[in-house]
Amino acid sequence: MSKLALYEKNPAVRIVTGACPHDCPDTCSWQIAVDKKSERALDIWGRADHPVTQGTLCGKVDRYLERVYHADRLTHPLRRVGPKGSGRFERISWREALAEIAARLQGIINEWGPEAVLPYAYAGTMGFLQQHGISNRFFQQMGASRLAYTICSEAGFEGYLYTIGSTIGIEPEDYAHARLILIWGSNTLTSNLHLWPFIQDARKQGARVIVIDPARTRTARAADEWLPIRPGTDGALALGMMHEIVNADLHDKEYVAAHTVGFEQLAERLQEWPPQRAARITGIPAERIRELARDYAATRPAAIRVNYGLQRHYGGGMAMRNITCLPALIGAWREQGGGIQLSVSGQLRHLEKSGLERPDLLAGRIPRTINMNRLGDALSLDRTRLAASHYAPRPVDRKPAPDDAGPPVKALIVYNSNPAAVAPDQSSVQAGLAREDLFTVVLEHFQTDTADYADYLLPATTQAEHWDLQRMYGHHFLALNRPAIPTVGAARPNSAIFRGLAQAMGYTDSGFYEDDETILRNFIEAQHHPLYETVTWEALLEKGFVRLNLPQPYLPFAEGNFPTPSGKCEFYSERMAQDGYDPLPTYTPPKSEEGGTRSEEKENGSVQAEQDPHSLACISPPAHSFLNSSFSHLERFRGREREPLLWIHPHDASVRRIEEGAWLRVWNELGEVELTARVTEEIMAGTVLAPGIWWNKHSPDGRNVNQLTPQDETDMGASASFYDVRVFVEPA
Ligand SMILES: Nc1nc2c(c(=O)[nH]1)N[C@H]1C(S)=C(S)[C@@H](COP(=O)(O)OP(=O)(O)OC[C@H]3O[C@@H](n4cnc5c(=O)[nH]c(N)nc54)[C@H](O)[C@@H]3O)O[C@H]1N2
Ligand SMILES: Nc1nc2c(c(=O)[nH]1)N[C@H]1C(S)=C(S)[C@@H](COP(=O)(O)OP(=O)(O)OC[C@H]3O[C@@H](n4cnc5c(=O)[nH]c(N)nc54)[C@H](O)[C@@H]3O)O[C@H]1N2
Ligand code: SF4
Ligand SMILES: [Mo]
Repeated sequence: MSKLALYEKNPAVRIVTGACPHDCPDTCSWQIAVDKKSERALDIWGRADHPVTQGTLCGKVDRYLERVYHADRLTHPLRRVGPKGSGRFERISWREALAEIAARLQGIINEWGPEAVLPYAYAGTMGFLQQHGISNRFFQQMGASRLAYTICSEAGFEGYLYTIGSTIGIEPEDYAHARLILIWGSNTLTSNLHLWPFIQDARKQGARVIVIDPARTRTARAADEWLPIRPGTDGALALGMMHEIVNADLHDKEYVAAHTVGFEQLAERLQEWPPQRAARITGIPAERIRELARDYAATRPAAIRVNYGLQRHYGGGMAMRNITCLPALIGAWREQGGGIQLSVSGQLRHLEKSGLERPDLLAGRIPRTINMNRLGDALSLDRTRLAASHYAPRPVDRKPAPDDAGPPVKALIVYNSNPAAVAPDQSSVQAGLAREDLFTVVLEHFQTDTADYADYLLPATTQAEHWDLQRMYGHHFLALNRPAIPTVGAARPNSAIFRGLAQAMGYTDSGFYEDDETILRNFIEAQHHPLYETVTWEALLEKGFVRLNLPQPYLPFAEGNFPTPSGKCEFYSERMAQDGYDPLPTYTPPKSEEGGTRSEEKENGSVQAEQDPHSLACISPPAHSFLNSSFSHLERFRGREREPLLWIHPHDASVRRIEEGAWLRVWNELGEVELTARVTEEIMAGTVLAPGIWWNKHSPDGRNVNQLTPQDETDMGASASFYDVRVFVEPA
């Protein structure tokens, strides 16, 4: 019997519908069974009637209630007692916490101006309300520095946007119709589990599944073929494939003529990219590139699932652009199950968010924007580094001169993120957080590595305890999350904490006096675009999730209609030319291979790994049982991942006299970390892989792999280049 059927029969139990808040394409719909008398949650499961969740949660969120009720949950506001970073706190009341924080912030604003306050947040929750809803109101009223949310996906987004105009694409259900599926820079079985059943359906109908990845991930193991590729070289593979398709006359001439621009120029450019050249760069044999191109062009429908792994490199934007050209070139968009998906978040681009986030509270001010990937620089007192931390995503954008960089960051307010563990160039971030003169407030569920540096640590509620409207980015269902249980201890939703801070600051706008349910309802009722016609408060309350008003089957570009300036898929992009890029697909190599081009100042005489042939490329994608750094502190999940590992190929291991299980020292010009060797052919030679993201305090030497990752921006979107790294490895 299903859990729903079991609990439905029990009159002592209430069933509450909600949705997973995590940063994951699946945005699962869940139900929680609550004991009516004790108000305690008893069980959680995925909704069987949700077309994508299909009754299962992943192995992490299946145990969400352990997270909710964990003994380590923060339950009361805390004030620092020990030295900065010691993680020692005393319990105080909310009234004291809010008043003291407001007074400190006001003092900083009086002395340095509001831009001295920097919010730092990412995707601990992706709900409209608890992610940025009320915090945006608060920081805009204040006039604080703004943060560019670049840590994950911006490079790929930009490359995709230049080419097809919006981050929209095939829906997961339609992968079942494909007959060839390229899983490109994505570990579906780990990071996008609910796509897999549709891929399996396709295989039952004879589809072939090929995984393009430097690592033989669990997805690659389960697929028909693993195609190992050197990190950061996907742009060259796409060029080599396009060369073969065009030169063998396999492109879809009608589709290309009707719905694309720049084919002539593209064809000319492709002459520079014979598969042999792509082979030298990618490590994939030329013959295999030719076959892959021919199969891709000849198999209908052909689907690509591309994801973020391949764009965490300097050339990530251009790589995504090149890949995004492929479906239009072969006319794959014509059929159900043909095309590509990176994200479908572009379906939310017509949302009217001004009532929710209230940009009007800025009252004409335009505060500076800091790039979150350069947190280390932003927290530095060196004005040149502060200037470098400004957000300038395109070649035509300029960073300010050091004297124009604005005030030093004097207050940092962190919510929905754990930068001490997840941000690049960790030692810079830690040095900043350790500054005695930096006032830091952290809103959290747990005492993370970042929380250790807080002056005030405020307990936030989990998704089981608060309202939200859950955005999606891998499918087309928005979901309402209702609180299932009372708050744990004195925890409060982010929304309530920011309202409390606003009130303590003396902000009087009525936006700081509304309750969560009303805010959400007003937000939903403010939507007038036809895409959201189905998204009503009533429908959400009744069902819990709603599909956007999109036709089924959904073939966004079967007849062109690309939301680009030309209305076509842009092989040639005028907008790219204006923004300072090559307007045609080209190859942008990893920065770590150019040698000596890093902007880091940490050259301190040490060996430059990027110039040394004995160094190895290093990538650090998610461990299966963690979600970024979330869950990695809970015993159950840590146990599943054993210890911080480094996958290394037997050849690279033997030349370094490294044996399975050996203790390793891994370092480069930025820092060093100790990891345990996993000697395996599941990673290609020349590359090592450190599954992430471990908390520093649970790592043997108190540091994680982000000691080795740079603050450098990618070619597009000023994104993070977490996988554009070279390291040295030796037995410790
Ligand atoms: N279980 C779990 N699920 C998650 C997350 C998690 O931490 N854990 N994180 C969530 C978040 S925030 C995100 S952004 C997504 C991330 O999930 P994905 O978008 O799938 O991205 P990554 O896991 O970074 O990388 C995917 C694969 O790309 C490979 N890769 C690395 N460099 C390259 C390259 O240059 N070329 C190619 N072809 N492949 C490369 C990696 O080896 C990895 O197997 O997953 C989400 N889901
Ligand atoms: N080396 C390396 N580094 C990486 C990556 C990588 O692949 N390799 N991946 C990068 C990527 S793709 C991403 S997206 C980032 C992710 O970086 P983050 O978004 O910082 O993700 P998490 O580490 O999961 O931290 C989220 C925190 O938010 C807290 N939280 C959850 N819900 C709430 C809430 O309602 N209120 C409050 N106040 N807190 C809440 C959680 O307890 C958790 O500590 O990391 C990046 N860092
Ligand atoms: S993390 Fe992803 S797969 Fe797991 S429950 Fe949440 S949305 Fe579903
Ligand atoms: Mo991410």
